[in-house]
Amino acid sequence: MRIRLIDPAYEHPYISHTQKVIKDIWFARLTLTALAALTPPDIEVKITDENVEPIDFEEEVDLVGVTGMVMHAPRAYQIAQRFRQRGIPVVMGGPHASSLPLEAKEYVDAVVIGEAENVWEGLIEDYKKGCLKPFYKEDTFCSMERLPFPRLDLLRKDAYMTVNCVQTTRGCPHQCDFCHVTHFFGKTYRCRPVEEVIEEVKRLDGEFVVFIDDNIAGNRHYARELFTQLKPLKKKWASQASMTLTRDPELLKLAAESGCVSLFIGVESLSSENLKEVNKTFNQVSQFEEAMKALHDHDIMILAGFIFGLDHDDEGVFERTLRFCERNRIELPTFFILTPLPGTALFQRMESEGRLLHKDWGQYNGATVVFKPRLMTEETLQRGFNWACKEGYSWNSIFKRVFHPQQRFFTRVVSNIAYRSIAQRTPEGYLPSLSRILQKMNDTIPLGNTRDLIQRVGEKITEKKLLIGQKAADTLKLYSIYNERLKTLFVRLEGSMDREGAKELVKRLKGVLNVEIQKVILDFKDVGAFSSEAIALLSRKGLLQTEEGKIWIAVNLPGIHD
Ligand code: B12
Ligand code: SF4
Repeated sequence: MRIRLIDPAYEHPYISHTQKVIKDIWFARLTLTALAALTPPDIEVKITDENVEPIDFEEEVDLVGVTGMVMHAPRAYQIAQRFRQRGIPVVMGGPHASSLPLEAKEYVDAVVIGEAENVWEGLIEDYKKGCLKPFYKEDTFCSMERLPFPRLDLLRKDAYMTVNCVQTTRGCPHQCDFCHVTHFFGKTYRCRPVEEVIEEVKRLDGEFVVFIDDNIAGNRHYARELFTQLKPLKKKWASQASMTLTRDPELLKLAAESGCVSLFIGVESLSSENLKEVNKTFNQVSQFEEAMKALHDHDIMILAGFIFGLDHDDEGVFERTLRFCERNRIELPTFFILTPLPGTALFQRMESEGRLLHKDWGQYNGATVVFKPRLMTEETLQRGFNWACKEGYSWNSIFKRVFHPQQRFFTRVVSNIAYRSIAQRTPEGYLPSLSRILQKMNDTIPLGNTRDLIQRVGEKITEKKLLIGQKAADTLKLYSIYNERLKTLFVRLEGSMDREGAKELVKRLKGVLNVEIQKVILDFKDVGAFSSEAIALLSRKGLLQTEEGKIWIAVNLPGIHD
């Protein structure tokens, strides 16, 4: 019996990779090599990764297996159709088919829902008996013990940067709303026995390994053991981890000592509101800069993932995020447009709110807007994303990010050049016109005199000065968000406000009202103390309206043009 396993190509004018890029930065997924390893030895099994070689549709095979993420679904269905026209049955598995098995079944003979480990051999037996079932699904997740080593020998090694890929764990202890991993592999974090992983790593040629885990440090105890046992092998490795690793100095040090040279970290957003909304509060915005520094201190190159289009993102997000990457010298920023993947909580929410633009899965690629953003239009999101991709890999930005008093300067530059060649193909974008204003309106203003401040208690400004020893915040923070649909700028103020702070606020608000921003709402709720001069100035300008000490919110900046 002969089985052909196929990884469909993703054909797209600027997202799909050229052979050169695949050779420079791409590594193979373990999907089909893992499946091939589960295939009984008396069966001839071969793999085609259509991204690096063409499919032979005339080949004499008995059974075809196709995989695919959501964006690969249309191509996977086309491939299935071609083989089925010749009477060759096709089985589909992977993230897309597992999320939408009924849809997939329309195009293939059998669908494997979830992991293949417990069902693949049975499926082959059914095929031999001529009674393939429409769906195969195991109720429990598979054991991680004694998993066969993936058949890396079936890949065209010369086509990729590396085929040295190993998986140590499945699942993730977290459950971010946009992520498919927990839905698919479970909230339980399953770990392979460390000695089996070490044995697999030992068998690989060369010194570089990619651990394709979603979160290599999801279980501290396991990660500690793994890193300790990796150390003597003197390999270099890359992987993905959640931000929590950066808050664990001992484990991070051990990771570096065991050969970790680069990590993909899902930073996602610089807004705590966004992180809260997508259930990712373990990412603490206030600790981001420290986290990046911790990785650099261990000479770990950072691939940081950011999502644009979350519900609290306005059109200032693109520039704000890019400047963060430059300030923190993030070697390889990767930007994605929020994509509601079927099977995720995000998808359910977007669908129930009627915000999905379509279900053309080929467009669900992380670089195309497929939903209605809350605070900007689809076009602003798309163009802003394009701008960030291109600008992020402009020479100017690369220059700001790669100079670092660490080693591996050469690797930083070479990988940036490879990423630049991808970014260059992105269509023209533009920096949204309000971006500069929004940066100015999201800032921290240092204050000159915080001694004579008057307290605010609840809705009232009391007559009382601060008590001796009582300290007022010595900054005024501006958190602004612009709603493009309502043409309204919301400015939340936090901290204290003395005369200098009030003057600076007035200065920044001047010229803000324009065709695009038709309304400004100032929120003083979180200003804990004012100086009487600040109150006088704001009242004169009509920004802070008080009635018996009660604070009103200023709308439309009545006095700002004076
Ligand atoms: C490595 C990886 C990558 C690499 C891929 C390199 C490459 N050559 O493609 C990189 C980092 C580049 C990448 C990029 C992206 N990725 Co990715 N990636 C992964 C990751 C971490 C590991 C894949 C892997 O090897 N898994 C191990 C194997 C053993 O598991 P498996 O693939 O699920 O296969 C098992 C079963 O599904 C089943 N099965 C699968 N196929 C088939 C087929 C048949 C016939 C059968 C019987 C069974 C079967 O059997 C296997 C054994 O049980 C997964 C997460 C994960 N843990 O799987 C995400 C994941 C696959 N990626 C994902 C996404 C979204 C992307 C991006 C689109 C990112 C984005 N947001 O824009 C890009 C697109 C890349 C592209 N152009 O193809 C999503 C897919 C979600 C979805 N529903 O589509 C995942 C699940 C991660 C997530 N956070 O949700 N990715
Ligand atoms: S931490 Fe990463 S892998 Fe885990 S659920 Fe969140 S996004 Fe997915």
